[in-house]
Amino acid sequence: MKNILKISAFIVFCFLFPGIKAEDGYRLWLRYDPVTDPAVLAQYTKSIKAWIIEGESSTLRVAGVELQSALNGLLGRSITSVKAVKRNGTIIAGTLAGSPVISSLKLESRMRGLSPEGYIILSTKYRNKKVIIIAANDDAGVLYGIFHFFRLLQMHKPVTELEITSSPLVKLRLLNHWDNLNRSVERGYSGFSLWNWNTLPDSIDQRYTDYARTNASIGINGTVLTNVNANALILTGDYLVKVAALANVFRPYCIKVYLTARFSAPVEIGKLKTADPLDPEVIAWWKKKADEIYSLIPDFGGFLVKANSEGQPGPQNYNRTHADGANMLADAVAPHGGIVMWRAFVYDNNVPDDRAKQAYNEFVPLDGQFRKNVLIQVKNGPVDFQPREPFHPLFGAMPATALMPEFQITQEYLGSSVHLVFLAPLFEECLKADTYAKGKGSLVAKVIDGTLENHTLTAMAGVSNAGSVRNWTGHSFAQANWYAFGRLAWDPYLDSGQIAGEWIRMTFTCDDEAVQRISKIMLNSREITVNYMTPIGLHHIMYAGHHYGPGPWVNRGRQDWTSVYYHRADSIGIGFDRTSSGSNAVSQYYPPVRDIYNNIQTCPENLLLWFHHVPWDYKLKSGRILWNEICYRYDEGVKSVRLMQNEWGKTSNFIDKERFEQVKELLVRQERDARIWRDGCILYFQTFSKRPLPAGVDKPEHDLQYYMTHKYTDVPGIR
Ligand code: GCW
Repeated sequence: MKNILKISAFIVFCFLFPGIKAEDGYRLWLRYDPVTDPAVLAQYTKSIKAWIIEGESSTLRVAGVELQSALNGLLGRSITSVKAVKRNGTIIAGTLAGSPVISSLKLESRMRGLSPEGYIILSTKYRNKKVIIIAANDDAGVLYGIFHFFRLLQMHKPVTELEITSSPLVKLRLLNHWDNLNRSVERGYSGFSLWNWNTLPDSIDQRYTDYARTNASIGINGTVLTNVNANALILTGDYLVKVAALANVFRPYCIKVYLTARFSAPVEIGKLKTADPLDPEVIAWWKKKADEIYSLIPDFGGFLVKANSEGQPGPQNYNRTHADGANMLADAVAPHGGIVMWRAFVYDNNVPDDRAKQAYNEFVPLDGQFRKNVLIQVKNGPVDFQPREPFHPLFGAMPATALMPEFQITQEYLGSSVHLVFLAPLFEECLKADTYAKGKGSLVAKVIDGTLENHTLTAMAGVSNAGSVRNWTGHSFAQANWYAFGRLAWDPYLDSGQIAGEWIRMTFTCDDEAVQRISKIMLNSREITVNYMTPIGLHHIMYAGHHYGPGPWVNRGRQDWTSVYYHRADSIGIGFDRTSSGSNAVSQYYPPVRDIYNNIQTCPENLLLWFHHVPWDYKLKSGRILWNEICYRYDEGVKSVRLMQNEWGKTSNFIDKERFEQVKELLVRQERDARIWRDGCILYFQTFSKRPLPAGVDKPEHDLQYYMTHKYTDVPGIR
């Protein structure tokens, strides 16, 4: 009886909401479900009748497969591929060189400005027929143009008067997977690694193709398959054939594979006595290794290296510099067109006076010493992917070196796959920060796209959040962070609001009211999280080990891994004094940024405790004293999660049941764990401030001891 009731309820539901189908999230933002708005559908039906892709290549072939399935899906009927333009409404895609139709249209002047991988989408006429042209100088551009066109359709945008030009502003747009060979994923919260090393190379999971399609749809053109805490085994012949099998799947989608290189590999798998980068045998070993890799994977991208950081081996083990190490590897891959991405996330074995200064101190003196095919990969902030950090002072400080940013898409410090946190505003905040390296307007984005210092080798990396769970990222909204990274890597000047709007329309619904509601949730979510985790510039106060919950009391182990090192709370106040009278980290920024940060009056309040040790009774702009403001922000953070729950509740008519319920349930857990952050941190800091909770702030449910010993049992990634 119960089942019959359930089934009838489902039938009624489908009848009421015919467009809303069961959805497990696997298709991400490439859903291609029929357009349900009758007016939009009528317009598309009129404007799109047939398609041609002119030219022959594996990329154009997969573009055709995608075009066919997207058009059939979105328009709800079969749109056939044709050999010649015979009717209005034909889509013609191809390159200037490979498509007779496109080359006959005299588009050269329009296309001259396109960089490689760029495209135009144009409504025009060909032999008196109305056509839509998707044209590029290379096959990759055709593929990206086609995906752009789908984005328009998925967003229900008009496709009649198209005149779109787009080129990527960053050359290499890469995901970094922190995936281990046993399929565990460091800081991964979405199941196991996508790469099944046991069954490769013979078994090719459909996921590999869908991963490549998805990345191509947002312009990602490279993937580092392995963890930066590297295992040398990946460089052995047995594994390289597996890597080659993945490269073969990704190639048509214009995605190159890269690997992490363990610096001690010549010793570990090469049986040499040393990995000294200046040793002739070591140099020869890496050259031979590179030759072997390129014989299997001719378009191999190159190496990513974490050296002399958190116990990883590196050139400093042999009294050599980062430049010596990077250049040796760069010389090995250079004859094949490969590159080396050398990470600046370093710290040595001695605890520094301020860890935030370390990368700058080690790398700035090396500016100008790196080979042309080396990029220095710099985290967005100077400490470690915190909910809020100032931009990394290395941006703008190494003019003779190609720098690339590393963002973290996986939410190591932002609630793993449990909390709804849209990261585009965090990425955007860094990209749009003004370094003043060459005066006003020297944005981080300009360092990255090469325009500030005329660099042609440019790149951007994001630490992936994709794994083996059915919907790839765990939280449905975590998909948006993957999407946002790709879009910003294509164009670092994009606005978070635009990105959110695109993603919501493609992923959930085109209903304007629902889009606005969801957009509001997304755009506020990062600030909300900062409030209940690390307000006013607090940082690195998370639980040791898993980094999910609060741990401001963590005081054991290596000092610069503890929380007390960073918050420095005492009876007078709280915060890390990085001013000229403290650690002087401010001096690593150009004026006037350094002066603004140095002065407690001008330092942005959202970074106040990053740069200053501030008395508990210091008055903030709100009129509240610091202690009250801290409590208020924590409390507001929690209350805002409740507002998010409320808003989400109002979208139920527009979202399929599966994803609606999943998000709803996760928001319950987010609110619960936000309270743990709030109460744990307030109670702990109160032991220093010795002040009462201000009026209006909810009282903690338990005592401090409870929070200090709290164990999480339902959070991915915590064992
Ligand atoms: O944030 C820290 C993480 C480590 C990570 C390291 C890094 C891959 O906690 O898990 O190691 O950063 O970026 O190298």
